Amino acid sequence: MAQGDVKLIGAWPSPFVLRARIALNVKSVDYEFLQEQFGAKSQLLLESNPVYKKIPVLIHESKPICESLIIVEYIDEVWSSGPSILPTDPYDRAVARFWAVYIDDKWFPAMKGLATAKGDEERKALVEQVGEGLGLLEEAYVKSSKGKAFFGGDEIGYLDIAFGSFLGWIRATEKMGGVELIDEANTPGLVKWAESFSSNPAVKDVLPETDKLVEFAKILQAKHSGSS
Ligand SMILES: N[C@@H](CCC(=O)N[C@@H](CS)C(=O)NCC(=O)O)C(=O)O
Repeated sequence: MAQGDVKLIGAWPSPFVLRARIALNVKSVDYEFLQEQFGAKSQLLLESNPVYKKIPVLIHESKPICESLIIVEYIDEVWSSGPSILPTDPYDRAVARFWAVYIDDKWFPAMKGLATAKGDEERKALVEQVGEGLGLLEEAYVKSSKGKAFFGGDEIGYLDIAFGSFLGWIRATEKMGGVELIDEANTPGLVKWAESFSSNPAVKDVLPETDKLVEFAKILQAKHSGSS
């Protein structure tokens, strides 16, 4: 398939970068992965995303596209010959976008806060918030999957990518904190979904290993406590 020149500025541990990598894999698009060095921003990144200066940035035929969810939609529109990522039905599409925004605006900040929570009380409150969010996502999964493997039905879709990009970090958080976030008791649908997602051909080679993420998180925490 003619795909032009495709580059992705990113880094392996980033869940947002992972979204773009999975979407490119779904569409079988080859790309050059330009990894940023931790703690430094390349000139290319600063020039390509001058507003947020964040990864991922997709560069397609020298044109930069920023923000992971926008990148996933762009990939879906440009490489339309592969399986569709966004649902074709407008209502289903709106629902998938709603939950993707919920994940980024409400659920992820609580999840991120867990890594740096000070004291048992703050930690407990955040675990509760993350759990409540997962409960809502369990309900959304049951509704939108209609008994199939993915939020998107038989195939990985937009919400699978938006949420699944955090699966590695969910597992790493469970391992480091001795908590169960996705479990049979509270989120049986998501347990099944997580298995299907992580073994999918578009995902399995790019989903970071839990132990590698745990190691990376420890380095981050050491830097964080050293600088505060
Ligand atoms: N809303 C952005 C979030 C991207 C983001 O937070 N990227 C992180 C890496 S996981 C980053 O570049 N952080 C560097 C910084 O904040 O300066 C997206 O969806 O692309």
